[in-house]
Parts: sequence; structure tokens; C-alpha cells
Amino acid sequence: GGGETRVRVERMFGLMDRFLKSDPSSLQKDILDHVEYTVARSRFSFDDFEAYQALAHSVRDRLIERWHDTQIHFKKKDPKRIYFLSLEFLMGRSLSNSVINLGIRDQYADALKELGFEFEVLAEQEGDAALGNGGLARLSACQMDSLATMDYPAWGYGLRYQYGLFRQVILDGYQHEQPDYWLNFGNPWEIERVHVTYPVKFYGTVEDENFNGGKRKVWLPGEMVEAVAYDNPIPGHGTRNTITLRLWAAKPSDQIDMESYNTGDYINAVVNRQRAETISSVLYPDDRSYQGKELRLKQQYFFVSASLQDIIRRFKDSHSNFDDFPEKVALQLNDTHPSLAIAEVMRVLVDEEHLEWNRAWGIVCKIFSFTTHTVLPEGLEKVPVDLLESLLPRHLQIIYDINFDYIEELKKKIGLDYDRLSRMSIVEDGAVKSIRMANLAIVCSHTVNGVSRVHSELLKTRVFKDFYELWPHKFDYKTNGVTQRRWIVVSNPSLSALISKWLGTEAWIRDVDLLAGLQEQAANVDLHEEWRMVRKVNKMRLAEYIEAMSGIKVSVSAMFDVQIKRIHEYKRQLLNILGIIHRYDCIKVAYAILILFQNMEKSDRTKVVPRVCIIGGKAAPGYEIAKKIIKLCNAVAEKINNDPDVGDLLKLVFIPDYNVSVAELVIPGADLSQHISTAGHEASGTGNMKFLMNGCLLLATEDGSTVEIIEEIGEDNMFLFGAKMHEVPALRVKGPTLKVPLQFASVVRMVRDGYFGFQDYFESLCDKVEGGNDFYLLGYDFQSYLEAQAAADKAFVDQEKWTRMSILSTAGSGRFSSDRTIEEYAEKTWGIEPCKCPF
Ligand code: CR6
Repeated sequence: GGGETRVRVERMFGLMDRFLKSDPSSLQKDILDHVEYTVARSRFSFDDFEAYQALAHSVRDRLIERWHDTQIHFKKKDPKRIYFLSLEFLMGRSLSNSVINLGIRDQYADALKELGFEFEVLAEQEGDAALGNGGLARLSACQMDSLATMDYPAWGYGLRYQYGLFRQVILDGYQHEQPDYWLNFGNPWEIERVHVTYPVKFYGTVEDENFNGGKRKVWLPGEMVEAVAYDNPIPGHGTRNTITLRLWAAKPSDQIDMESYNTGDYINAVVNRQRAETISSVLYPDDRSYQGKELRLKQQYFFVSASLQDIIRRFKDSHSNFDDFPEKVALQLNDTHPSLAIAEVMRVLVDEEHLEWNRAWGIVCKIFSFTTHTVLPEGLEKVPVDLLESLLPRHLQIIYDINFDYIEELKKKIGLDYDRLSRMSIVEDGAVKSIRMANLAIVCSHTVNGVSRVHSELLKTRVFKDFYELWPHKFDYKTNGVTQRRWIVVSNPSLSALISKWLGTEAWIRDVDLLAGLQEQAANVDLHEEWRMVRKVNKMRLAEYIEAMSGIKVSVSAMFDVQIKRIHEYKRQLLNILGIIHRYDCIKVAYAILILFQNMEKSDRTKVVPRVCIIGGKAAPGYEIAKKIIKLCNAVAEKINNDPDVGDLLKLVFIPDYNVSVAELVIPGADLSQHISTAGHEASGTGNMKFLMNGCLLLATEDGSTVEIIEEIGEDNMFLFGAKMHEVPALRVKGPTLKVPLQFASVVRMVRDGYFGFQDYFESLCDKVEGGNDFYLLGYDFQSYLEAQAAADKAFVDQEKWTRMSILSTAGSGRFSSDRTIEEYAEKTWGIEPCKCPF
């Protein structure tokens, strides 16, 4: 009876503390318990990795408490929720970030010290969760941190790939890809929800069925797999709120296979079932273009279908009328990758919930917002109709129906302009008939966001011009941002402490605009000294890493000049390398003069500002030119680093396997960083913001979000160069007739002539930038690039000036926090409000 239940509940409450304690001895006990019972090692004998595992589990326990409380609170309040659908999340490591956001980093460090362990050393044991390619995926991760910190009722949904982004291994200077089977050592940051599963269906046919005196469509699928939820708690900073990143893994379905099981070949039947798991096995490593592969489409539908079943189930728990759906649900499409969600919502509402088509359409039009991350029309996904028809026959019909109604409406508005109608159609009638996913997303979303102001301008005037003219109100932008929690507090603890000391508060960690307070101190000599000290310590840490990894010794008094990002022609790592060759050549000439005249004065050598050039990044496995750029970088490095004439004046280091953790180490140690894409090609860029926050000066073109950085810190505090965005199209038309400086021809000649070896291999690379083929304008921009580099050298010699510029960079970085981005999305696009879980 009721009495018995109460006794039981009281007993259960009595057994547990309300919250886990965070004093040193409680932490120590928890860690040792996990050594003994979770990791199953003896507390008298365990190594660093096992200590890390135990530590991680004790943090996880604390995350789970807050996460439970938050979920209960959300359920009780039932606010409008934002569901962030993304095929990629680049979370990196979780340990340091979690304890810092929970506010118990120092307690843990003290507790561990007494046990004979260093927190930092254990944190290094953790591998990266690399479930994404680059900027788009890390942006999703930063935004999750902001959503949690700002108490928004948010869910992230994605795929739990068994293989993250490939590991890059450099052999003889060439990139090789190795699989990243990251779950091998277990993942303490996820919670497997064996009971949160949904069936996902594929293939089959669509039939007509009699219904209420009419007909309706039923999809008879041919294959079914199970989606299993893995929840990753995302803690906010300075709040109890801890939200969920729910990643789906594919498992064979429990239901009896629709293909016959009774053929007698039991072993083969089981092996076939197991193939279901391939859907969530591997992340596509190409961030350039859509491949039209069936597996990719399966991944997209798999995660969309499971997420929507979950979202609709949650909605139905407390609502019975779908007309309330838009008041409770906002669906964010991170690029076009999840845009099948549109057709899936229509299918569920019409086919399963039996809403009328027009009523369902009215709901769909209110819930989706779409963010595009690309400038190139080639980058937009197009799904071949044949592929869609076989994999998702009902969805194809729905898309055709949406398109039919939309085109009829469109004709009324713009008349029978067939060119325009066909450009704007969701269906492309080309050589391969296909579905334009971006058009689908634009037609069905209430808002289309770009990722920086200039990106949005390009969308409105070029990529989506037709749509902008039709629906100007739909188009907006939210300039990207990055989280200062990870990119300053976690990765640069000494700068973080320095900032708090000089601002007299730690409040900037949640309210980053306060960083502007550093401006008034930018000339303070005491701050200068401490600032330089912090930067030097970070450079030493980076120098140690470089030596451990490559054997190259670098001097910390040299300028550390960094370009780390995916390797792409438009990002122009090649321009950087050619600039380095030029610098090398100048040093050689100066050396020759020195020998000739035996006179230091006559030689420019003393004027050379020593540099350590650092380049890192992965090339998509099928991207030949990008791979050649990596090889060229390593070939040039080999030559320069072993040239006794050069010594400490110039070093070139290629950092292998660039990922989030490497970025956390490199960014705080950089003096100068390069963001040198051909103007008009980088939709936003987010690396520039991370360097800016860390007081690294930028050498950059006026592209993407850099344009807005200039507005914040002023062009005097950075080194700008290159053709402007509006000049680029005309320059391209001029192509072969463009004047290219002599120095450019001469460095390319050196590569062509085999000065760095591998003459044949590099030929096609040289062809890409000469003879009128220089699409990315390396030759045209070379002169102004060298001038910007010279300006950086000059500024670096004046350390006082440099330090002031560095402080002003950090001070001006507040606008580039993902907190600001998320607040804009919440208010302007999603219409959601904070829902704070009480302590
Ligand atoms: N490659 C853009 O190219 C932007 C990020 C995040 C990118 C980059 O400029 O900062 O998205 N685009 O918005 C895509 O991934 C399609 C990127 O990371």
C-alpha cells in the first residue's frame, strides 16, 4: 500500500546524500572507488590512464546529478525547446572543460596531488572526440557550451560515429590516413540509454490504402534498423544546468527481419543483420562537396528519423494537439545535412498522425530554421532522385508535393519566368535529376541564417539571390562565435588568471564583453610585463611539444607564426609556403653577401626577425592538390631546417594530426596567425576568433568574420592585405593578363626546378597558380602579402607596441563569443527563453 511505498522512498532518500560532495577527501574516496570498482584495478596499483578513467567517472557522477535535475526541471516547466540537428560535433576532450564548468577544477587538482597525481598529466590521457571535420563541427560544440551556460532548454542531436575523423600520419612528408577507432578505450562521457531506441526504416514501396472513404499513402519499408541513444551531458558554467547531446548509434533491429529468416542459413542471416551497424560507423571526411553516396544519405535520414521520433514523443508526453507544436519546438538545421527532417515531419504528421496536408504544412513552416555555412554553389547538397526514390520512396513523393504547391504559388508571384522558376525549383532537371537540399531548406524554413555579415551579403546577392528577392524577411545572419570557456579558460589558464586579476573579477567567463575593460590598461607597463610572461610560458610549452614531436628545436624569442586549419586551396596555405620560400631566399642572399664582404653591416642578416612558421591541418583523403600542399610544406621544411646558413632565423614545422587538443596547445603559444583566404571564400572562419581572444595578432585578408574583427579592434591592430571581396570577380576575368610580381615567379620557379626535390610531383601544384590558372589569386596578392609580413616583422621588433596590440586584440574579442551568437539565435530566430534549474 501507500504506507509501504513511503517507507521505501524514505529509506532510499536516507541512503543517499542530496549531492555528491566536493571536498578533497570525498573526491579522493570517489576516485579510488572508481579505480577499484569501475576500472577494476587495485587501488594499490594503477597507472596514469587508469587514474584518468577513475577521475573521469567521478566527474561523470557529478555531471549526471546535475543533468537529472535539469531534465526534471525542463519537464516540469515545459518551455519551448530548441533542437539543434547536426551531423557533426567536434567536442575534443571533456575532462578539463567539465571540471571548470562545474567549478571544481582546483578541488580535484588538490585531491589528486595528495594521491600523488597531477591533474594536468591525467588530463593529457584523454583522447579527442572528433565527430566532425572542421569549423562547422567545432562551432556546434561551442554553441552547445553556450546553450548550457545560458540556461537554454536545448538538445543537440547527432550521430555517434564509431570512427571519428581520420588520424593524419605524415610519412616521408606525405599525409596518410589512419582510422580513428576512438571508442576502443571506453568513453566515460556518454551514458548509453539501452531503452531509448527507435526503429528507423528504409527502402520498400508506397501503396495506396482506403481510409475514411478516401485514399491515403502507406510506406511499406524493406529494411529496419534500431537507433540507440547515447547521451552526452553538457554542463554549463556557473549554473546547475546541464543539457543533452544525444548521439544515435545504429544497431540491428529486434524485430523479425523482413527478409526471410527461414532459409536455414542462420550464420549468414546474423552476419547480414550486423551490417545495420555500418550506418553509424564512419564520419565522411570531406568537407568540400556532396558525394551523392547512399551511405551518407542513410546516415542523414537515420539521425533525422530517430531524433524526430524522440522529439515528437517528448511533445506528446504533455500535449495532445499538434497545433501547439510550434509553441514548444524549434528545429535548427545545421547546414543542409539534416534537411530531410522537413519531409520527415510532413510524413509523420500526415501519414502517421493523420493531419490534413495543409494543416501539417502550416506547422512545418513555423518550426524550421536553417543556417548555411558555405559560399560556393558547388558546396550545396544535391541528392539524385534515383537514390532517394529507392531509399526513401515516400519522402520523394512528399518533396515532389511540396515542390508542386510551392511552384504554383511562385508562378502567381513572379509569373511564368521559366528560367527563374527552374532555378528556384527544389527539383533539378539536369543530366542527373536531383533534389536541391538547400532549396528545400529555404522554402520550408522561416529563417535562413548566414554565419557572418559578408557571408549573408553574398547569399543575398549571389548564391540565393532569387530567394532573397522573393522573401527578403527570411534572410538574416548570426556571426559565428567561439566559447571563451574552452578557448581561454581551459586552454590558456595563465592568461585566464591574468585577465581575472586585472579586471578584478572572473565575471568575464560568463559575460565576455567585460574583456573590453582591458582596453584602458593597454599601455600599463606592469600589465605588459605580466602579459609577455604569460605568452612566453605558453610559447615554451609549444616549443617543447614541437621538439617532442618533430625533434626540431625552436627558439622562443622568435616570432611564432601559425596557420592551422583544414587544407584547402581557397585557404591558401600555398601562399604561406611560397612566402616562406621567399623569406628563405632572402636569408640566403643576405648570407651570401655576408660571406662575400665579411661584413655584418652590409648584410641584412641582422635585420631579419627570427621566425618559427607553424602549419597544421588535414587534407580530405581524396583531395590531391591539398595533399601536395602538405608534401610541399614538409619538403620545404626539410630544406630550411637543415640549412646551416639559416640557423634560428627561420624554422618551418608541420604539426601532424591537427585536432581540437592540438589547437588548445598551439593557439595560446602563437604570436601571429594567418587567415588568408581569397576574399569572398571563407563564409566566416572561427579560428581567427580563438587566436584573437588569446592575444595573438592576425595577418589576414578582409574575408568572412575578419571584416567584423576589423570593426572591433581597428585595422591598426592587425596586418591586412590582399584583393578586396568586390575586386575579386573582375580580377578573375582579367586572369592571364594580371601582373604578377617577379618574386612570385621566382619562388614558383624554385619549386618547379626541383630545389625542394619531387619536381614531377609538384608540377601540377605550380600549374595551379601560373599561366592564367591562378583562380585563388596567389600571384596577384603576393606583393601585398609580403608587405603585410614585413609590417608584422617591424611591429614585432617593437615589443611594447606588439604587446599593446596583443592586449587590444583580447580586449576587442568579446563580440566573438558564441554566447553572443546563441543569444541572437535564441531571441531572433528560435524564440526561446532561458529555463534555469534551481540549485
Ligand atoms: N568549412 C565555413 O567554410 C565557417 C564554418 C562554421 C564552414 C567556415 O568559414 O566558419 O563552416 N563551412 O560556420 C562548412 O563546413 C560547410 C567550414 O567549417
